[in-house]
Amino acid sequence: MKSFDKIRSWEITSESNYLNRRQFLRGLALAAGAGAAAAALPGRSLAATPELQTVPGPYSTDEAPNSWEDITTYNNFYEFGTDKEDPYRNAQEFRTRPWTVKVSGECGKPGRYDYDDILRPHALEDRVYRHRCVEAWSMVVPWVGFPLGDLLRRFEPNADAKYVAFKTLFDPEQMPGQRRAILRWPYEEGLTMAEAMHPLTLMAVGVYGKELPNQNGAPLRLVIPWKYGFKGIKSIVEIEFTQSQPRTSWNLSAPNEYGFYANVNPAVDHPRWSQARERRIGAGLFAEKQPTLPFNGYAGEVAALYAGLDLRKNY
Ligand SMILES: Nc1nc2c(c(=O)[nH]1)N[C@H]1C(S)=C(S)[C@@H](COP(=O)(O)O)O[C@H]1N2
Ligand SMILES: [Mo]
Repeated sequence: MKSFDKIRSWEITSESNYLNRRQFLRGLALAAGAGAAAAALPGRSLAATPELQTVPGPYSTDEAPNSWEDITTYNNFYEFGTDKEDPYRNAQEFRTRPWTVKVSGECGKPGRYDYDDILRPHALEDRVYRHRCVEAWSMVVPWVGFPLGDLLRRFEPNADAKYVAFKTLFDPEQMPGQRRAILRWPYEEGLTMAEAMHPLTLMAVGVYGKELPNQNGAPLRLVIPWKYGFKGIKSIVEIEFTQSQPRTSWNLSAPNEYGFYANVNPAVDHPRWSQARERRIGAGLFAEKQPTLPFNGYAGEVAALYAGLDLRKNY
């Protein structure tokens, strides 16, 4: 796992580099007038991003959402590079239309579904969720999406569907990160059916009432707010209903560090750092880390899914 070790150390150092650079840019922006830092970004501005028709959804936190700039320039999307700024730099030309999702496995309606077929019957909801990365940083994100369960039901999963597996697009021409063996491509993730059908689990198509920026996983990405961020697979092209637990990219690359469940749990440390606290992006250089909550604060909604399961062993 040579390449892996290399990546993880970058990941950690890039966080602090980013903060310092960011703080420096903010200082400049303050000195030069608002917007100086934002103007330097190649990504689409909030104003220039196409609007979506949405309705208010349940479960939103009243914590202040992170800025558009934070959410769209501080990303993990290794297909576009491993530094936090790489996805917004390298994903701008990524083609998200036409987009087809292949549905297979233990269900009555397998097939190929176009992006518009996927969205058609669903009302798009605004849902402001906490987001907790396994690297111990967090944000608050105003997603737009619809319950994953409502989508999965349309494919008529049968009694043998115990899990659902997802894959990201594999296209090294468009995704420069896939030209190197950082992970085993394509990125794969999975959920139990109970997790997938839970009303908190969101198929996200937007943020801040706008279309999802490419770097955030356009055109379709999962959001499971009680789990570490890596479960929220981006740019999904395959959904498969399975009888057995699907393999997942991070578990394949470091099984002792990243489990299948990956529920946010301040009592179970990552082998290389504590998970007890988290750094809220945008809180400022001198802000203290805040405590991490069990299930990222969603225990009331989801703890019952894991009754009887030892979450120290099944992390
Ligand atoms: N395909 C794919 N999905 C991915 C990732 C990735 O590298 N590739 N990174 C994950 C991680 S570690 C996190 S924290 C979130 C980040 O989502 P955001 O950039 O929208 O905040 O996406 C997740 N989904
Ligand atoms: Mo993450």
